[in-house]
Amino acid sequence: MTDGAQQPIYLADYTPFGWLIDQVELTFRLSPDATRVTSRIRFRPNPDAPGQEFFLHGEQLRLIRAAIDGAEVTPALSDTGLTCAVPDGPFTWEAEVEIAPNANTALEGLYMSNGMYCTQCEAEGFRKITYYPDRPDVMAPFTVRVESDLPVLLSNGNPAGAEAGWAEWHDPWPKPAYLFALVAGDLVAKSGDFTTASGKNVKLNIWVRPGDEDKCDYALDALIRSMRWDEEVYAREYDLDVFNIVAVDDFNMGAMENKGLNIFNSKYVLASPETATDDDFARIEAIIAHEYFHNWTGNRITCRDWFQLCLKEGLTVFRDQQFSGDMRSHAVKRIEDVLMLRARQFREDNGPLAHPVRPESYVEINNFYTATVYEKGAEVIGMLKRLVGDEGYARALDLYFDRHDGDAATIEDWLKVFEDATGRDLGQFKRWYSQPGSPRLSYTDHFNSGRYEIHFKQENQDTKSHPNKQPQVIPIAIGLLGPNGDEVLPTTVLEMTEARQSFAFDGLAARPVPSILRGFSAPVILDHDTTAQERAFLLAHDTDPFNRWEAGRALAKDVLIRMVADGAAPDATLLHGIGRVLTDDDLDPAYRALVLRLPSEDDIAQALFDQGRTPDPLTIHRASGALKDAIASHLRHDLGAAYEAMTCPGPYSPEAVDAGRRALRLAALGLLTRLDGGALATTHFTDADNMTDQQGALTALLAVGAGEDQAAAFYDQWRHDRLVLDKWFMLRAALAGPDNAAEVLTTLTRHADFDWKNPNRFRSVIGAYSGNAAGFHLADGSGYALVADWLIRMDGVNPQTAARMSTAFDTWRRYDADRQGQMREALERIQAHSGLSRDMSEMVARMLGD
Ligand code: B3K
Ligand code: ZN
Repeated sequence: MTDGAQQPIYLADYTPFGWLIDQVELTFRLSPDATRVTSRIRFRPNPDAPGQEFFLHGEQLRLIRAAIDGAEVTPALSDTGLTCAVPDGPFTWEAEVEIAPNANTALEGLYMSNGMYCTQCEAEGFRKITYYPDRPDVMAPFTVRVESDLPVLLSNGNPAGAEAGWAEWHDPWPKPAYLFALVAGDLVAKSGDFTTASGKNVKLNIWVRPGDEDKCDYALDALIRSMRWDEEVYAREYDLDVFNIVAVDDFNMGAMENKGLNIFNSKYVLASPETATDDDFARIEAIIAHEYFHNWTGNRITCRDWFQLCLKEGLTVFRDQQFSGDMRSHAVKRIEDVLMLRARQFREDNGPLAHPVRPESYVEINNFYTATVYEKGAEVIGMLKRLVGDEGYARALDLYFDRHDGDAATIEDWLKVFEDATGRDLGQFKRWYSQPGSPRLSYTDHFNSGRYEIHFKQENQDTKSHPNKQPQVIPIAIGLLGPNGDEVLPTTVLEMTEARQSFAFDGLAARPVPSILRGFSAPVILDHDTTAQERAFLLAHDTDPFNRWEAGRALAKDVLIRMVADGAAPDATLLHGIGRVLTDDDLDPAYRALVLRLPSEDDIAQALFDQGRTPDPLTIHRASGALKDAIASHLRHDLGAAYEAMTCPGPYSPEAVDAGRRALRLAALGLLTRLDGGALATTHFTDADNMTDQQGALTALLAVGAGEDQAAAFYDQWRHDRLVLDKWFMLRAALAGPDNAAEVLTTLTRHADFDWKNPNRFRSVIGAYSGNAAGFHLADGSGYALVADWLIRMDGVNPQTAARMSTAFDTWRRYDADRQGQMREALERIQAHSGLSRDMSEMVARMLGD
């Protein structure tokens, strides 16, 4: 591991590269320990950036030879690349390098997984393959020749010839190096066809290891639906003859949108009813769509530099959210997205890792593939759409594709198309891209003689890195309900632009109940002391499904906080309110299941901290258990009825309707198991004929400290299926109770199947454990010490995966002095480790800094 350069890179320092590239030709002679890569690249001076020294990125490469226009040259080499004297005009650069994919444990560049060669180049992995200007604004068409005895040899673009021992690929679309991909292996394809709107036939292949081909149907179907949707909704057609997806077991993240050759973590491709849960199916659908949608938002139009990452990620997340909503239920999807946003992005935005949606500096760009860039980036687009309306949005997107196809673009370009298409000035709106932190929105209201006034206040807390924050544009979707629950003002979008701003509604017969921030119209923290009665009223009557759910959620949060802080008893208003929703057969079961789900223990810790209190994770854990017990006893009868009613006739289908019924049934089972000690869940486990039910029953049992026999049976049944075994590890680590959580973790990490260098397995154990609030925050600090040990160990082989999981410690300032000390000590111990990666050093420094 190298210490790497720790110097930050700044957005303000952007300069274009001094050359343009007309053509790239690469040849790979594959060998595990000594792969030879030869490159032939036609450069010509960039008239917009004359006079630069010729520098090519390159890391961990052994240069065999280099030549310019056929004449050998001897470049000056450093740890990060090479410089070389070059001619004034156009020239052809040639180089041959040697790399060792087998030794590449970081899984960035060209590496191996179970005998298969595969690449991951975003953000800066191409420089580990050959010398190149590895930056997104340098775009070129690529021709690639792969030589190997392996049967399947793939790269980007269209096939351009193949015989035994080699294959050639040509990608006509200019692309940055981060979209380069190569795969070679003993693979089989599940294939399909797609005819584009203009009548072009596209061959679709999902490549997997032999034996997995029967688990690709859903992914293939999701791909076809994504392709059709992008044509219908965004008028975007696919632009190559083939679209290949490859599933790989060792992968640092979910998937990668390489042009024409998406590479996926096998977890997000392979699914059968027996091995994948309903949630897995939904995630596969969303990720297949996300990567496919990148073909236009990311690949055809890419980012000028990595600071613009949200340009492709925020937009593509927004698009995949729209798609999933169209495929399933918009209301349920919105709630799930907001749950995730609050759990991950709000936590990030309100702690030491806060950064703007468009960051201004970084040391290691891989540390900025964050919830803020992705999920808040998507929220910003949702706000834009709300502000300019559906038609304005459609016009702006058409203009974006028209104007910027083939470009490496910026957020300024993006906002300009909205300004030009709609005539709006987005100067103030742009602050969403530059000011970190979740704004706090509060209000007071008055009713007098038929006039309802509401006075909003927004606070954008200053931080050291971002002092003097200015008011943001906040679209507040509001509705008003009359005293009988009838809607007296349908959803209306108020545009807040000032720090304080008032709005009035006239002609009302009685004081209304406001429903504010409908559909979660802006990523803000709504701060208002709403009474339990008012929340219960909204939970019963709000016509906006998001806010109806939100009312129940907020009520549960208030109740839990009072239970934790004052030892209060569970509140009857909440129990009745949940009961009404549970038994309302007009409501979608998936939606009802979400209403039964309580705020997470981490949410409560954050809420207490926000109120100036010191959260104790164990007290929160107990209170959360007590509230679940109270809901279970109070609603015993209705839960039993829901459990009986929510069976799914017919064979398993992953479609939303059946998945929703199973979700409600399992939510009921989880609560009922708290009452019966596990009798029903034991039967459910035995009868289960699909993974959703099997995992759901095991979860219910483990959550109450039972289920040892079922856990053992689950392990025996699935020990040879790596993805299902990940679930077993995950459940054990996530559900270990605080009494023995550290011991459980230690046992899991000593398990013969704890193949820790596999990122999925590592995340299933260490990631799940650090998300188990009561198990991680043990009073003696042993949870922190164990996780820190594993992060240090993982950092030595795979910095990206280790650094990403270090965020377990980002909440350290929330807790009592002892825990703060222990968490800080764990971070300092990581920091002091010699040879720490650049990725991890930056993360730890940010967490320890302010
Ligand atoms: N663009 C990739 C993420 C790359 C992460 C690099 N550390 C997947 C995606 O967002 O679609
Ligand atoms: Zn993406």
